[in-house]
This record gives sequence, structure tokens and C-alpha cells, in this order.
Amino acid sequence: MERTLVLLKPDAVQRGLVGQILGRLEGRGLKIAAMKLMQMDEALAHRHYEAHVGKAFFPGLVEFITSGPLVAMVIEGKEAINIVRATMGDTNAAKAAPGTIRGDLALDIGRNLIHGSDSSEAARREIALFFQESEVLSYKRATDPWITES
Ligand code: DAT
Ligand code: MG
Repeated sequence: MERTLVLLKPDAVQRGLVGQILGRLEGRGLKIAAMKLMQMDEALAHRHYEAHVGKAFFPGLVEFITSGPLVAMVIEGKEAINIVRATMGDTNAAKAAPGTIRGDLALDIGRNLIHGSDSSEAARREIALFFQESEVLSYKRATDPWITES
């Protein structure tokens, strides 16, 4: 079972899309292992997006991601990292396929609603930035065997 960090960014909160986006992830069969509403500060934004420091879009990205509350969560499931990424759609929402979260609900690369870790190393690093170990819960759902064969 894999875990990945998902952020429903400030545009998702402001646009009232949190329930809809979370519903898509839950509907897929993914499990919420941790979740909170919070506002990122500049220091956390720099650490979270350290790979993008120095790029032309970085100042705008930090301004946006710190501009209001977001929903941070740990999502768990078989191949959760790739499945969340595929469900999100292309980073550039203008190019994201219909049927994906970004392709159905967004149109701008700088307002693309959702973050998902892009590798297992990134997931481990990012989850630790947002959650203490004790906040990430392991539990069974009665539906688990109806979602994942093994
Ligand atoms: P993703 O969020 O799909 O993992 P990323 O890690 O490459 O994409 O970039 C992080 C965020 O930075 C992305 O969600 C939106 C913003 N961003 C990336 N490339 C950009 C660009 N060329 N112009 C504006 N914003 C960009
Ligand atoms: Mg990324």
C-alpha cells in the first residue's frame, strides 16, 4: 500500500470544490489517512516546492499557495502515487484531459487545484513536512476487499 501527499490548493477551497475533488479520490477507492485545513507560510512553501526555487514562476507559486487555507491530506491505496497523479491530470490544466480533476475543473497552470507527490521519495519527504507520524492513521474499511483484490 502506498501513501501520497495531496493538497487541495487555495483555489479549490475558494471555489468550493473541496468536496467534489475529495469525492473523486474517495470514489476511486483511495483512503484518507490524514487530513487538515491549514494555511502554508512562506517557509513551508519553499521547503515543499524546493525543486522549483529560482524558476520564473516560483514567486507567483508561493504567493498563490500561501494566499489562503488549503486542505492537506495523506491519501493511501494500491499505487496511490501514480493513481492520484493520473486522476489529477496534466500540470497545465489547459492541456489536462477531460475526465481528470484539472481537465474538468481548471484551465490555468497557476490555478490547477490539486497537488500530488510525484514519486515515493517525494511522498515520504512531503508527508513529513505536513504531518506528524501520529496524525497519519492506519485503519481498515469494510469495503477494502471490494476495492483491492490483494
Ligand atoms: P505538479 O503540480 O503537476 O506536480 P510541478 O511540480 O511541475 O507540477 O509544479 C508545481 C506547481 O508549480 C504546479 O502545480 C503549478 C506551478 N507551475 C509549474 N510550472 C509552471 C509554469 N511553467 N508556469 C506557472 N506555474 C507553474
Ligand atoms: Mg510536482
